[in-house]
Amino acid sequence: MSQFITVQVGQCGNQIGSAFWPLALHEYGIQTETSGTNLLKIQQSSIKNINEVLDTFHSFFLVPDSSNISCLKTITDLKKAKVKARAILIDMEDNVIAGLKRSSLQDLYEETSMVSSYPGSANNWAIGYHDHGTRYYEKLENAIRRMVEKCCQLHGFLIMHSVGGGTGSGLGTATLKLLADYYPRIDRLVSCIYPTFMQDVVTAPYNALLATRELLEHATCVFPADNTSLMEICTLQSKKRENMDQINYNVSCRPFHDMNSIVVNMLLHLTSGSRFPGTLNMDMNEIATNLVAYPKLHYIYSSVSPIALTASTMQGTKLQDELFTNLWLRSNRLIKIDPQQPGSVIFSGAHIARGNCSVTDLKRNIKRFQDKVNFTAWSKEAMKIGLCSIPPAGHSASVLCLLNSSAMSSLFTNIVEQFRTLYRRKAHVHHYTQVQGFEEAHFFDSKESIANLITQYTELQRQKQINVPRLQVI
Ligand SMILES: Nc1nc2c(ncn2[C@@H]2O[C@H](COP(=O)(O)OP(=O)(O)OP(=O)(O)O)[C@@H](O)[C@H]2O)c(=O)[nH]1
Ligand SMILES: [Mg+2]
Repeated sequence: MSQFITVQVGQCGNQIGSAFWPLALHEYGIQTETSGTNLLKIQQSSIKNINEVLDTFHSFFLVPDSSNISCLKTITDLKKAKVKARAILIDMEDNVIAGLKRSSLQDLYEETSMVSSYPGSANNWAIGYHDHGTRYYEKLENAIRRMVEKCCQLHGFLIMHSVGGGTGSGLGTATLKLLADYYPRIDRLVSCIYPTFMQDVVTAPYNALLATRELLEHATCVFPADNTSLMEICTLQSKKRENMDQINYNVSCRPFHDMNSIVVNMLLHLTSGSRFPGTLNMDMNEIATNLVAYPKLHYIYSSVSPIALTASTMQGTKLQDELFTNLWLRSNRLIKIDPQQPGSVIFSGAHIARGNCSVTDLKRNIKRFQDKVNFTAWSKEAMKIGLCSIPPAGHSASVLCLLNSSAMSSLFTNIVEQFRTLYRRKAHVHHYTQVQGFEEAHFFDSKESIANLITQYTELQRQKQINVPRLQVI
């Protein structure tokens, strides 16, 4: 059984974290007030008896006396049993973390695992990385070490942050480097949020460029999502729900809440094979080996199905296929790239199903997928599969598709273009160059590093397809 430590950095990272913990508890049948929104109230945990999965509770949670786990039903029980989240909370503004300290889950977080300050990194990667990265290095190292020492089978760090602001992008990537230096053998799995095309932070193109370069250097795998896609998914879901007359739901009321829940569900799905039983479980330690064909090509596309409530009615073979068909639609992608676009190729992929799905269902549908997308000559017939028997709360089945695709180069091209637009007139550059430790050359180096990656994608895409049959993995 693997254990994970979440490392939540900046406003976005901590807001994703605050959506993560209630949903993680919810998977184990533990109700929380924060998960008691209309949407979640009607979702039932598929685990009727926590004893079924007793051991796996330790993956995300620290329990001083394990014999208590089977009695956990509510937040009060968690408090009595002194259950703590394996979480590190970092922000250079104190309002989000202060909010978590006042929330109903306040006792879940260890005081010694919180590193916060005032007044933030001013939407400036250089302040986050160099200024705060240096000043808080020891504090961060201590907080992380203390948490690591409480793990007996630490598999990975789940880093959550955005790349648009200063703290998540700058201090987030400085923390990532710290993890790589101190714990090189522990996976660093990053969930990062890219901003919308309509930037809500003017300096986001600089921050995204500088952070991306660090993510390429130090992450094991990056699972990017972008706010444009997340927002579109939420809008579509809200329309569907209004049509179904289920809930008077207004996406504009709480946009980040729902966008973050989509990311959290993806992360819970991703780690499900390491936490729950299954006939063909895909452990997290298999992800990097199977999906990362070349060291820096570790940005992984993800899509999930179902997105929301629709699966509760999906059962039987035909609907099982529908679940997969939806999985490959634009509307279910967490990032705006298209692995099915002409010319792009897939280097590696995985389909992980949870709940009511058989190996035959998976194989039949993967064959459908393989027939409609392009692979390289060496990846055509290989697709990693995982089957976890416990579905997410409220659903009978769900599927996650992970692809390492050359289409990801469009994200990098966009990052470089956005950077060039702002940098052409050297706008806002002085804010960065006046930070001790930052040099203007850092912009060029980062741009070069990303440009090289784009070239690598293009070259792999150009490689002629030769139809050499290979043994199937399964
Ligand atoms: N999906 C999502 N995006 C968010 C959330 N909060 C902020 N963002 C986006 O993240 C970017 C800004 O990053 P923040 O996380 O607010 O900034 P920070 O890391 O706290 O850095 P500073 O405030 O500059 O110190 C913008 O593109 C926001 O739209 C959130 O909860 N969810
Ligand atoms: Mg902030």
